[in-house]
Amino acid sequence: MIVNRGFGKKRDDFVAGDRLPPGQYLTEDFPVLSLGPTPYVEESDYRLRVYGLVEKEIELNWEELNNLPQTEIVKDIHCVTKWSKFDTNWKGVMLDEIIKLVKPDPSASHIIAYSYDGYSTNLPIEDVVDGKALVALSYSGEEIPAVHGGPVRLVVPHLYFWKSAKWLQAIEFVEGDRPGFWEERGYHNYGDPWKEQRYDTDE
Ligand SMILES: Nc1nc2c(c(=O)[nH]1)N[C@H]1C(S)=C(S)[C@@H](COP(=O)(O)O)O[C@H]1N2
Ligand SMILES: [Mo]
Repeated sequence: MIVNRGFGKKRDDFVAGDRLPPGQYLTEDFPVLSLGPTPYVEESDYRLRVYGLVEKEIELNWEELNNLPQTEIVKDIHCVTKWSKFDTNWKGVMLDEIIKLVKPDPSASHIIAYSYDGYSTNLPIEDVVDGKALVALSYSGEEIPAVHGGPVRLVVPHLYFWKSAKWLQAIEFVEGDRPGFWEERGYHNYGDPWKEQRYDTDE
């Protein structure tokens, strides 16, 4: 007798296939996870400061960000609280474009992303180049809802979603690592969902 194991499964499990990292479940919703109240930043007041170990420090306003080359990505996202959402659509400026403008010093090894709500998170530079990190200006073709980090958030889909700083305010290039908000409070320093690097006790 031929048994096709696919038929007995719930549709979500079937569709998820090997796109779902270990320990994650698929959701169609878009949960909101914020430390505190949403900071409402008007596009006209928005500034992104890029500084630290760079040849040229810059500050970009909303219009200047929109005038840089735009890239659209469709990526699965994975939150450490175990939900994953497939095919999220973001458009904005790849961090590669910003790197071209500031020219980081060869000594810089990490970036620290800082947010308008006081949040911060650290990322190795190799994880934010070559199309791996987007300074997102829109979600699903619309302005990013404020609760999801609008007007501007970082999206680094290959790592757990806490690395994707909402309400992005500044990016600092630093030499050596410097844990951010959650990394100081027991989350894993790197956060690879495929290796289940949830907490600092995980390898
Ligand atoms: N500025 C800021 N960015 C943040 C957070 C936050 O509290 N403040 N929460 C992080 C966490 S833990 C997650 S899972 C995602 C949640 O993004 P969402 O609310 O759009 O789902 O944002 C991350 N970025
Ligand atoms: Mo999270």
